[in-house]
Amino acid sequence: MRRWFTLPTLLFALALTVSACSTAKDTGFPAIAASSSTSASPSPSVPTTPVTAVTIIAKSIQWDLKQLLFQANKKITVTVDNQDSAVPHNFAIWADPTRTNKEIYTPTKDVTGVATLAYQIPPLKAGTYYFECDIHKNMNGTVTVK
Ligand SMILES: [Cu+2]
Repeated sequence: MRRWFTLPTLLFALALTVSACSTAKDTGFPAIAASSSTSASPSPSVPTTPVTAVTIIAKSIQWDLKQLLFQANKKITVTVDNQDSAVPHNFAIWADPTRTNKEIYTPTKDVTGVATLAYQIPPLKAGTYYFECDIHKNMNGTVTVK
């Protein structure tokens, strides 16, 4: 008898799967960050009713208000509540942020904290103006008169 061996040839197919590069490259993308600064932090209140008197707080060399809304052709009282100890502030109104035009309202004196001072603003014509502390130019905002 003759044995017939069937030797199953086991082919070890060495599949060199170069699947290691399966990690998607995200680096080419522009960062569409979902967490882009939601600037709704302490959103300064936007006035809707023109007033003849307002109190604005100066704290840490910043105003608490960036927008003021005054009644036109009326005397306005702006009370500066200066909470910065030993720091002088004042309240000035200019025609526009360039400050190259005439100063609409020039403060006659400063208020050194901690203290308050009421500035009497003569009647203003309707329009848009710019206010600032003349000592700290970064303390500024918009005055709308109507
Ligand atoms: Cu100031």
